[in-house]
Amino acid sequence: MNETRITNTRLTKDKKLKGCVSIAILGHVDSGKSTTCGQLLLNAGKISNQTIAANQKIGESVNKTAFRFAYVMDTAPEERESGITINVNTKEFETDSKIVTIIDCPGHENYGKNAIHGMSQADLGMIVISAPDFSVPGMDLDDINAKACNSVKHLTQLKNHCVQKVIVGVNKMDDKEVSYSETVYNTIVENYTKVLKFCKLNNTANSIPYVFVPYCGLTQVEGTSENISEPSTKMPWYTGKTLVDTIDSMQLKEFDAEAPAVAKMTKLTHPKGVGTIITATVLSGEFRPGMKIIIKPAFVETEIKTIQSNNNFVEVARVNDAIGIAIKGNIKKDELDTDSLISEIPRAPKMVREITARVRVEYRLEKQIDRDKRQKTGDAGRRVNMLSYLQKIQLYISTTRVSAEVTEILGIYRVNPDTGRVELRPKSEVPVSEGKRQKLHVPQMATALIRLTLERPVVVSKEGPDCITKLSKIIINDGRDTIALGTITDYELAQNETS
Ligand SMILES: Nc1nc2c(ncn2[C@@H]2O[C@H](COP(=O)(O)OP(=O)(O)OP(=O)(O)O)[C@@H](O)[C@H]2O)c(=O)[nH]1
Ligand SMILES: [Mg+2]
Repeated sequence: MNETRITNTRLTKDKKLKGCVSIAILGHVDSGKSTTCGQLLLNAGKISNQTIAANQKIGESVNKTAFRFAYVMDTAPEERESGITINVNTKEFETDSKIVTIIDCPGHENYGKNAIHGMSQADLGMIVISAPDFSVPGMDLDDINAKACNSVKHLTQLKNHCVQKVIVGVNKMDDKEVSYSETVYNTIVENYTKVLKFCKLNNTANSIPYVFVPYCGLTQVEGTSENISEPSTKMPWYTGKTLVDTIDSMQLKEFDAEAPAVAKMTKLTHPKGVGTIITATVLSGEFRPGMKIIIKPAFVETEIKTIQSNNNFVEVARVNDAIGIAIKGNIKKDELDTDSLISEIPRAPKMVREITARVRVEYRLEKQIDRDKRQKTGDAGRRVNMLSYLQKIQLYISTTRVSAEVTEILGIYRVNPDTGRVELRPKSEVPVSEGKRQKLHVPQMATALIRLTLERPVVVSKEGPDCITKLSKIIINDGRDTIALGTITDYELAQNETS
């Protein structure tokens, strides 16, 4: 792996070769993600002040003028009326050395599935936090989660979507509880670093590095921005980079370039006179014209005629590129579903019906709603995460969502005190839950080897040779909450799949 090489490059309109990078903008609802995107686009000259003025007018009719920058990304009427992002919206701008695709994700819990779609296409993650939420000294993890649980959830999930670096954007530095103060900023950094550590982001080797940047997407008094592309005179104590320079300076590693070429279909279209075009995002490897491909779960085989990316014909498409593939022959719309994966022949990943995975059950932080309930009822107990035998869960593999059942707990990993090595302990040592319904279970913060039976066959990959990392990582959800993360170690093929 090459630390300094940016794998994807493109010629800009004025014929400069620039690296391409995609950033998922994430964080709790209302932290200012869409506003930040709008401001980045204005600063880069991608939109004009007239657009903002027009948005201001639209905002007046629904009493939402503070959303004039957010409206650049939030274009659906229901988003504009509610002031809440629902869909994932992407836009492009340029820095000195990069073509940046910003992927604005929703922060609201109801649209968590869309946020997963956004982060799955990103090289970098930017978690936008609202500075006043974290300005009280000595907040513990529960306090932080109570304020911004979706930001913690996004950070937890980001790791399994193979994001390489994280920017923590400390937005709303103008808020009256913060007033651009260095001392308050240091408190915010100290508080939020606890979340980063909790999510195992450490700024050490083998961890995802992170960097904090203080800024304002839209100051509420002057209506300006601070430290987006120009250093802020309001924060002379800050000697780091602006937000734009931080993005510009990010170096990425090559990711899964040698793995089999796999792309996730987003749409199937039939433009007049062109035949069938599949729009997709590349998950691994490299796609080239002439390549023989198979599309699963339909098992349709064909060949790539041409590949387009950003309205240009390209000779190669790489990880996270959004592409349009023209194929030989015709595929009808109802032949493929939107979960389809396009893979190179003969290294295509397999359809499976059962997986074995090494999973870690995450520690459950307390949400405000849980906290309120506990205080109201005087109930001292707090909820914990666990994975039980025969538990029904929702599984995410990249953006594919499938229901599954825990059909076996094969063992729990423990450190052997004699050797210091991690060992898979036998099934007889798996704990049994207390109470009426005694079941084998994996307690929180434990790592176990489990077997999951899937409700329907899906395409996955497993650790080892030819691994497609993004298809080997799983996120386990229980209702709306992420309770465990894991990696597929083995599987049983689906009936119609060949070994
Ligand atoms: N004081 C202050 N308010 C800001 C700043 N940036 C954004 N806001 C306000 O925060 C509110 C939410 O902004 P959005 O950009 O819609 O937030 P979001 O994170 O995209 O929200 P969702 O996508 O719905 O999760 C709006 O009222 C913005 O005007 C800032 O720098 N300072
Ligand atoms: Mg938004």
